[in-house]
Amino acid sequence: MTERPDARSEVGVGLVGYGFMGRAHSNAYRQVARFFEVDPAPRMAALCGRNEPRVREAARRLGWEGYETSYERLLEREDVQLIDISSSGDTHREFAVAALEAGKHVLCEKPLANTLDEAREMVEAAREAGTVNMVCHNYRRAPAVQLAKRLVDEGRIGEIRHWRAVYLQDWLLDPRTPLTWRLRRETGGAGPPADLGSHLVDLAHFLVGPIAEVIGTAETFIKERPLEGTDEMGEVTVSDAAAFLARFENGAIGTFEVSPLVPGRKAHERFEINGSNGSLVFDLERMNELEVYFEDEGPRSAGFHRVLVTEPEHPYMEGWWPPGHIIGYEHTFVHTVKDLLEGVREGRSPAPSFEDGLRCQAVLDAVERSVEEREWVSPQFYK
Ligand code: SOE
Repeated sequence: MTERPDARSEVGVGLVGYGFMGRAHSNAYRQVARFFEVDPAPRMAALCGRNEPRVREAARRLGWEGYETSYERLLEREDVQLIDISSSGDTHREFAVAALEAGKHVLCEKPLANTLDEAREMVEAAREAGTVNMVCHNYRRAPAVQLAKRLVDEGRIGEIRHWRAVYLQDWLLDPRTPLTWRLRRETGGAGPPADLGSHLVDLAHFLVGPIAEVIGTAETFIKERPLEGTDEMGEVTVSDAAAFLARFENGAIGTFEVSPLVPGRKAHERFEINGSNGSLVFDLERMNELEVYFEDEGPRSAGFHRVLVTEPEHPYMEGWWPPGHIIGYEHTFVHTVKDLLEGVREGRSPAPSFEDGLRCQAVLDAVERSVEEREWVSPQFYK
């Protein structure tokens, strides 16, 4: 027998869920070792879901070796060392805690949990387990966002004063769009403000620093929606849009606005950072670009300009195509898995870890409390 040319070790992955995120994560596990020298490489051992015919078909389509219809059975498998939780928010705590107690590494979709208490419990379980844990906040791993981080860390835009971020979509604009799990408190936690807001809070923590206090307002514009597959109406039990102000520990101030009810906005996740010497702008709909402005270029040439983040010198880009060739949404998940696998090799939890996820959750919780109390509120990481 000839020796396998690829001598990399492997980590067996068990993925829970095969909706939008399950598909995005499956694609990432399929691609990562083909473009990056990861060691261990992922082995797509099993996809897990309750409905046998559906999970079997999804496993075949998404490239998994097999499937499990019981989560307990998945955790018993010794050839599965990494559990990926891409199921709805109400399952995160239970699945993550069980996986950690079984000694597995865990990647969990964002937001980490549906409530702050759940997130705290998950962090405690992660500490006890000592295995690798990570929250999937894929936008951190867009090359342009990583470039923004480098420029901030190098002090290129000076002292940060302003953060301005929106995440606007239109997928819930139509009142006939059914009452999905995201719009019910018991399944979707805090709803769209947490779903979309968690991305912005994670980016703000990454690029600016910890948020010290917030004050927000929120609304449920569409109060009832059809129950899936029926003509009956059901109550929307979360806010469907929110806006809030923040003060950062480092003295910067910020604004955040999230809504899936904005006509014409599809994936309008945009942030702008203004420092004492410059500004940086990212827009997910143009994710291969970073707009930059540097005051010290002087009046002859200073002005906003667009950096096309497609060169081998740019974060992650050496793995992909020759210079100048753009990448897309799915690549941010490949980068997440690449960094996760590095973490597994080195026995360390890559950021955002569950601890970072808890910090994000605490800010979302503070926003909700501030909406109720109509005053500034500080995030409470621990009780
Ligand atoms: C829906 O708002 C959604 O699919 C979010 O759940 C994702 O996190 C976001 O990246 C795209 O929009």
